[in-house]
Amino acid sequence: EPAEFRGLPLDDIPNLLKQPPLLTDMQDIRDHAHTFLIKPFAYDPSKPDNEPEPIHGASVYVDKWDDDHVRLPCSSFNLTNKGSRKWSIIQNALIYLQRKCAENVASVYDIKEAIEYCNEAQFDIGCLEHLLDKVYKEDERAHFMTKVLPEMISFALNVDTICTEPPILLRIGSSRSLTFSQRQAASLLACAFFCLFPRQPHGQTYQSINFNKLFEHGPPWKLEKLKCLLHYFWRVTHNMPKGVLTLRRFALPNQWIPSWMESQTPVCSLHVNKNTTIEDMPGLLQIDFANEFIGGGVMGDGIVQEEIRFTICPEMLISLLVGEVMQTNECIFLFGCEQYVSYSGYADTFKAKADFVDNTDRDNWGRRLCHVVAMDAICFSNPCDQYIRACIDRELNKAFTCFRLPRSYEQRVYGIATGNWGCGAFRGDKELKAIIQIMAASEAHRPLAYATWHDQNLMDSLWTVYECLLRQRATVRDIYKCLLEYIARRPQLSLFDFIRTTPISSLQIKP
Ligand code: AR6
Repeated sequence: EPAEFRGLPLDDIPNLLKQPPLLTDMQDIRDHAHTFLIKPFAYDPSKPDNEPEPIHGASVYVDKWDDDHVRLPCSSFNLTNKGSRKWSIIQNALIYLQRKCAENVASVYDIKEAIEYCNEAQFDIGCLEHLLDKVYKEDERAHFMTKVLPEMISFALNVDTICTEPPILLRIGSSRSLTFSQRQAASLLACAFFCLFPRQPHGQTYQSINFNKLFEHGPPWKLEKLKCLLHYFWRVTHNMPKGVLTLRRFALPNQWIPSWMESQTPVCSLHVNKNTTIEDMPGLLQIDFANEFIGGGVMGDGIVQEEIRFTICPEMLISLLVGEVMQTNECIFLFGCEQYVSYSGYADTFKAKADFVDNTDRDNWGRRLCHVVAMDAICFSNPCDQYIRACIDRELNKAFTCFRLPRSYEQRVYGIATGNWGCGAFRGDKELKAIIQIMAASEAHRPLAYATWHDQNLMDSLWTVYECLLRQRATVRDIYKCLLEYIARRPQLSLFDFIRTTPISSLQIKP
């Protein structure tokens, strides 16, 4: 029996769930860069049905239409080309559809018509049509059309009373957080389903959250993605989750960038496994192998790690709406998102599997203790490009930006769950990226759990290299020198073999 893991057992890695963060009440937060769409709320596990209220009383909608806020469909500034209010058109179309649903006579064409009417444009919804008419059994279809869809319409129509103000945008260069309820997320996602979001300010630097591309004819796995998303709507219309979510953008200031050439930090502790996925390592900081445009191809054809994660945890999609394209020194954290469905396969074999009930504990703001960070690697069209110092520095700094613990967590360090970051769609070298991530985790003083994704060789060779570094009491600086010497010499060896066969004391590189 080959071993399932090497190094520190997963259970011995400090974990959020065993040592939940102590958070001050929302009231006490003096951080002006934190925007709440809900009133101060303290989660009481003995009253799990208590729900946070929207920030303004539910009958007040504070309209905003500027460069710093999401443009909501219900805004009075949302106008048609001819200058009339779009929201009344939307209301008419959706109320009409809702009535048809109630009378049990709505078809997928009525959905198409409503979406087209709201947008004054033609839409291809071949994939949705196929799912509802050909894949769903008759009772599933009927349930969706008569129970789920009318509720989704209500969520969309009530976006003004559920959200009560437009979410703030997490813009380039800002370190800022947005906290909102799962109900608010559901309402925004219902608007996205009906493709109601108008063009946002700075359209070039954001992705669209509207579902239109997902509805188009396409490869079979798109159907599976739609299944997952409709399942999410089934869940939240059936039984609305009562918790809280936070999206946090972080921009690492220049003066905090580590000087890798000088760092005397010792190597962090390590767990390497081959059959555990990142999402199955709860209580650690889980890495999303992201696109600089958060979510990547989730609203289109994409279906690798990031898209799968966002599909099974659809609340993460809100980040597309507020998260501007990430820069080298930036990342976006997603706190509290729930998983609603399980899956099998990967990429073109991806399949929606079954309902998934996420019982992860909540923190005292009511957020599930699920911490994910979007970490975008460089996409190498030519993999040779990665062995240059500028690229290595960029990846080290990006990983450090994501791994670095905020001050308030210093007393409760918890581990990082990662794997072959940047080494699938983005064509990076697994050995180089593993070393880079070990260096960044070490510099952040956090243990690392590494999933090799069913790769026995990588598990063994990573462990061997790591032991070799430990034996030599290597510091981050030593490893950095090793990398520089490797790219300078370009030996006919893999990076791991080079590290194993080159004693640190023999390195020639000078700062
Ligand atoms: N857990 C652990 N390891 C995994 C998992 C998982 N759940 N899923 C995949 N892997 P990839 P990238 C391993 O290609 O190269 C998206 O479109 C597996 O070995 O998703 O950084 C984004 O939006 C896989 O080959 O990440 C970006 O545009 C490897 O991780 C782009 O892809 C890399 O997964 C990012 O590409």
